[in-house]
Amino acid sequence: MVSKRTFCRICEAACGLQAEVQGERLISLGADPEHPISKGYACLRGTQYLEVHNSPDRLKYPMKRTARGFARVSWDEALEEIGARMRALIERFGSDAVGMYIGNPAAFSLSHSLGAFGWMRAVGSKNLYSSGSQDCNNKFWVARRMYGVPSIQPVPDIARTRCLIMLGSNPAVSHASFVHLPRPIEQLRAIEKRGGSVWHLNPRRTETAKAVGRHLFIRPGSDVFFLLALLDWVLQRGTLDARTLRHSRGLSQVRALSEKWPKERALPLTGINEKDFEAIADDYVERSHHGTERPGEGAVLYGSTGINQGGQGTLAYWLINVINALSGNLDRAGGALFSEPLFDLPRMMKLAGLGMSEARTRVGGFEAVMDTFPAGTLPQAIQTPGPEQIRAMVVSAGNPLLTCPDESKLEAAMAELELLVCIDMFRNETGNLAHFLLPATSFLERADIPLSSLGFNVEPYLQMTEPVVPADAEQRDEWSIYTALARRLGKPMFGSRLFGTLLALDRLPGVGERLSLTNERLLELLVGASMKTTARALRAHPSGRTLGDAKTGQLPRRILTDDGLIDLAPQTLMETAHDELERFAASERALGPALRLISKRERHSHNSWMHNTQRMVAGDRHTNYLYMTPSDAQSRGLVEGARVRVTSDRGEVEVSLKLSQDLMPNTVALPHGWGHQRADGLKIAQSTSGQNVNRLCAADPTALERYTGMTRLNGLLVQVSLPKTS
Ligand SMILES: Nc1nc2c(c(=O)[nH]1)N[C@H]1C(S)=C(S)[C@@H](COP(=O)(O)OP(=O)(O)OC[C@H]3O[C@@H](n4cnc5c(=O)[nH]c(N)nc54)[C@H](O)[C@@H]3O)O[C@H]1N2
Ligand SMILES: Nc1nc2c(c(=O)[nH]1)N[C@H]1C(S)=C(S)[C@@H](COP(=O)(O)OP(=O)(O)OC[C@H]3O[C@@H](n4cnc5c(=O)[nH]c(N)nc54)[C@H](O)[C@@H]3O)O[C@H]1N2
Ligand code: SF4
Ligand SMILES: [Mo]
Repeated sequence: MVSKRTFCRICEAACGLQAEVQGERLISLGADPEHPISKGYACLRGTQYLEVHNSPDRLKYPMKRTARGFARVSWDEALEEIGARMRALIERFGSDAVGMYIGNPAAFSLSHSLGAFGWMRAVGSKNLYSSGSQDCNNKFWVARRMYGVPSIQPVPDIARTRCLIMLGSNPAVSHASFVHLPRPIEQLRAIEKRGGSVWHLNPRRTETAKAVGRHLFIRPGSDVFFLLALLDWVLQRGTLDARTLRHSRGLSQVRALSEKWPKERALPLTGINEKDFEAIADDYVERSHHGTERPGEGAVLYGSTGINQGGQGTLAYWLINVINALSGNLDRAGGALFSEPLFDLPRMMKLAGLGMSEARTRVGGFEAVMDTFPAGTLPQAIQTPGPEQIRAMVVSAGNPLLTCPDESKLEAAMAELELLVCIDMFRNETGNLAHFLLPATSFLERADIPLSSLGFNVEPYLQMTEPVVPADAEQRDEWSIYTALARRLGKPMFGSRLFGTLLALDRLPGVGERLSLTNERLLELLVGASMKTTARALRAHPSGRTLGDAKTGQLPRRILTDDGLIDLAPQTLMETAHDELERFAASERALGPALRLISKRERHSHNSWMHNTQRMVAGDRHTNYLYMTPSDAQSRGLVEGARVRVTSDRGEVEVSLKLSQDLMPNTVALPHGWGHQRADGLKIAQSTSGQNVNRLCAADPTALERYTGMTRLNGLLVQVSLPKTS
């Protein structure tokens, strides 16, 4: 038995793992006690990955749909036919006929992400979709407008802050997003231990809120009004930060908007009372840096998917950034820092034009965000006739049918595709519609660096892992799949001849494998190019190593706007925000105490793909439940355990009810990622009985968030009743 160090690539915590391997077989998987950041911590999902990796349902060979079901084909046959069919479609209809959707796990492999962009550039199609419009595209949109590129994302300095205000996140379960936080509770408790405070604004008293800090209920979707009240408070009472003002523009427009939303007007929309608001606002302002950096100070606002997936994620995230900056907490200890990643990813992306697309969707006219379009427009992009209509798609590491809005509508559209190729470890619900299934390696079969935490840790560290075991059959890493597909299309990756030449070197006589630009070689090159370390040095520290300290004082160097100033008042927002807020406020007031649905992540679930191991779905975990307060249930004549019907203007689902004292009145919660009954490629998941909450969400341009087309997954209006008796 050999023990090997690696790290988890399920969520952004990137916890160190220790694998026991016998021959080429993985025997056990546990936390790595030597990892410099996670220090022996791993959650249930991380350790259960052993079962995912060893699952008998893994795709082992390329498969092709035939009249008698899926049949094994060789890689050559699959690539040849996919290439030929795509070439024919491109010739007839143009490059945009080929679309793509990349899902969440792609964000955990550097070569997968790069490869996906590179392949779509090779094709020359703008029809790239991703899970981003369900997750964080509002953050990318705001960063591009304020700081110059989507990937400049100031990170809360959890290790030093004196006041952390968390809106819409539950790191005890999720392990957080856009901030590297592998031991969440310990790291948040440390804030209190040094005399600081942690605040949670959330319509649910979360596992995190119960463990640390103070919690205030906030009405789903209303964060933007809380933030407006806080902005006004900061402008009235805080000393504005002179350095921020020197390096920014747009203050007068921010003021003009803020003046319209003093707390007297904004707070009634949030459900937060004035006394609580003043406590939190005073705390934030008192601990802020204002003019100069003083040790032991620093306050920071942080928002996550709870706000991203609401109806106003862009305005809310913009306000978070404006408030952190004006109060002097941007780029200061305990505030929001520019992380110092391996290499200056933002600058490299700007130079390469990555994430900077100006394209718009054909239906709905939404801007590309991080070069991707909103999934809520995908059904129409496939079904609406016209020059850019999508006729073929590659779906990699995603399960859009279960995770994007309106399953039935999307399924009907995807069923019309002339060609659907799914690259995955499994045949999931989306894969059932595929013409070709291409088997991907698991993360334990792939070399990597922790991409997910690269730009999100304030104290940089790096780890490089080899494949822990080789693939047991014909699974391939995505980079090699994309480069092979590009070759079959006769197009160079990234549309760049230089890349095409590099990738073709291995075909020179007598060179072969030695010069082939594999996933491993690509990683080595990138690590080397960072000038901070080398692949060899990293391999000497199999559990990873830290690479320096958190940095402050990086303004204005890190700002990449054309004039080098932070744009506090991006024009597109300023032109519309006044009206948008008035409209939204009026509709919220009219709706009053209507029942609203929010999302809820669970420890034993990871989006749609961790339900295929026994332990994750044992006992009462075999389904998702609707959570409701006892008084909301009572007023509807509903009791614990009852089957209930949840209806929105788009659809309905039937699930069992659980009563919970942890929710705000008039709020219900239903976990996502369920609805596997037809998934015969996932034997264990198929036997579960949960329902897909996204049947209640709209994939309709008019229902998407105005600026980015984010899907509205939180704050949905629903009704809950007993099922119809038949
Ligand atoms: N209602 C509601 N809906 C939501 C959310 C919510 O909070 N509420 N959250 C949203 C969020 S934040 C996200 S990120 C999306 C996720 O949405 P998606 O990314 O579309 O879906 P996942 O369920 O993460 O599916 C991941 C797929 O990748 C496969 N996979 C795993 N590892 C690999 C790999 O290394 N390579 C390849 N090729 N495949 C792999 C898995 O088998 C699985 O089929 O869901 C969104 N949907
Ligand atoms: N166990 C587990 N961990 C995961 C995942 C998973 O599926 N399962 N998914 C991973 C992924 S892809 C991501 S992106 C991250 C996300 O990580 P987080 O952003 O931390 O996600 P959640 O835990 O869903 O926290 C969102 C919170 O927002 C609250 N909320 C809902 N609506 C509102 C609102 O209108 N306003 C406010 N203020 N709060 C609101 C919800 O009650 C919930 O507690 O988690 C990752 N980690
Ligand atoms: S917290 Fe995330 S990275 Fe850590 S073990 Fe769990 S799933 Fe893996
Ligand atoms: Mo996500």
